[in-house]
Amino acid sequence: MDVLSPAGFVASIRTCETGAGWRKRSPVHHALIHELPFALNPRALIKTRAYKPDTVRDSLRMNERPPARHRLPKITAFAVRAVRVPMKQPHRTASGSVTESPLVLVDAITDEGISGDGIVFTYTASALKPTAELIRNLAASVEGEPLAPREVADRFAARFRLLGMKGLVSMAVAGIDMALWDALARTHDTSLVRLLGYVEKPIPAYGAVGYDGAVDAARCAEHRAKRGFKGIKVKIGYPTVSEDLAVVHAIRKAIGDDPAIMVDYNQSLTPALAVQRLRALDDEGLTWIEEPVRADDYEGHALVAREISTPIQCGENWWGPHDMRQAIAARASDYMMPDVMKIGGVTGWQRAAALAEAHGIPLSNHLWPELSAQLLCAAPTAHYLECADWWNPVVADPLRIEKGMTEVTGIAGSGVEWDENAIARFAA
Ligand code: SMN
Ligand code: MG
Repeated sequence: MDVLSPAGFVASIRTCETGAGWRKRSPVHHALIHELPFALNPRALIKTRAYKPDTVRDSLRMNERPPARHRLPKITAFAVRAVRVPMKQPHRTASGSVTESPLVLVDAITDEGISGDGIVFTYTASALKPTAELIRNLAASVEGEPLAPREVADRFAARFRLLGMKGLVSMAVAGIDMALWDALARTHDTSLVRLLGYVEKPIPAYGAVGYDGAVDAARCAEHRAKRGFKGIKVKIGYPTVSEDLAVVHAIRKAIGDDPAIMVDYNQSLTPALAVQRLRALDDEGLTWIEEPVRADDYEGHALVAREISTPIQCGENWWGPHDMRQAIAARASDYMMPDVMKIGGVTGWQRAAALAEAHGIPLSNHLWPELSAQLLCAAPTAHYLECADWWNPVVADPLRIEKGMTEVTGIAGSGVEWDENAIARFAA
């Protein structure tokens, strides 16, 4: 019988690929097509056939095409729009300020009429239109392809090996990847968490406070703590260590003993200065100290991490899981917080989450609150969610926080729906 004959396999597959063959073929032929990797092992074939889900078995019995959800949708088109979303107040850091959110909003549309969303944040308006243009160019090359985000991501990685997967190219690929994963979850009528094989769960959320001086920082921290956040992250890196300490003390006084305090230097110190300065903060009970030195200086961070007992937190500026691998190898950081765009979209984030799990590293996010809340549910070492509301004006149903914890039940896809009126208002 052709179960054991390679020539028979090929003939069966060819016949069935045409579609016309479906009705004529026996269940054994059908199983061969769907279990091809197992087909050379007849015992495995019998086993997999025995475990086929009822719906597939029923359709085989009736000699029909499998139900629609067993077919692979195709990517048919993309919509790519640039917006400039104003911020309530500038987000100041020791290394410069963000005064607005220039975003490229990416929609991937499938032949089943489902669309998935992705957000690319370009930090500066000068990069907005070039990034949108790049996304349009790259998107054209995946139109007509199956809705298989990891396949698409791997193909882009191969295509850009020579140019390098950093900067705008990497951001553009990540925006497409986010949109494809959202579309895939929506195709299966489920949330991204569930598509990834996990369930929704609450994650402790923290809010950020800018480089605004002790008085304003403490006022803002108090406001955030009253909203129930489990932690407050404040930007420091003032000219003197006593100013840094004054900000931390003012915030602790304003929010009480319970919420965590994290501080963020935004890469503003040299390694030698960081060791000296962070020693003065080491007894403040801080939950972490973020990016004390240049993000790409793994040895510098490793030196600081060795000398200081407060955990060091890095990751928002790593380009792809390979940067994270190098940071882990250098022991650059105790905690990690990849940015879903710079780390390579949902595909890159999952690889980063696997690295964190393998090395027992607590994992947090950077921005993208809705999508990151989903991804942290699917991260075995999930730690804290950074909750920024900067993009809320264009998001119809922003992430809900209940008593300081994320609330992601009842969400379709990655949880981002556009507010079309706002998009029209902020169009760039
Ligand atoms: C940050 C976020 C966005 C822009 C600049 C800086 C920040 C963070 O470092 O940790 O959220
Ligand atoms: Mg930071």
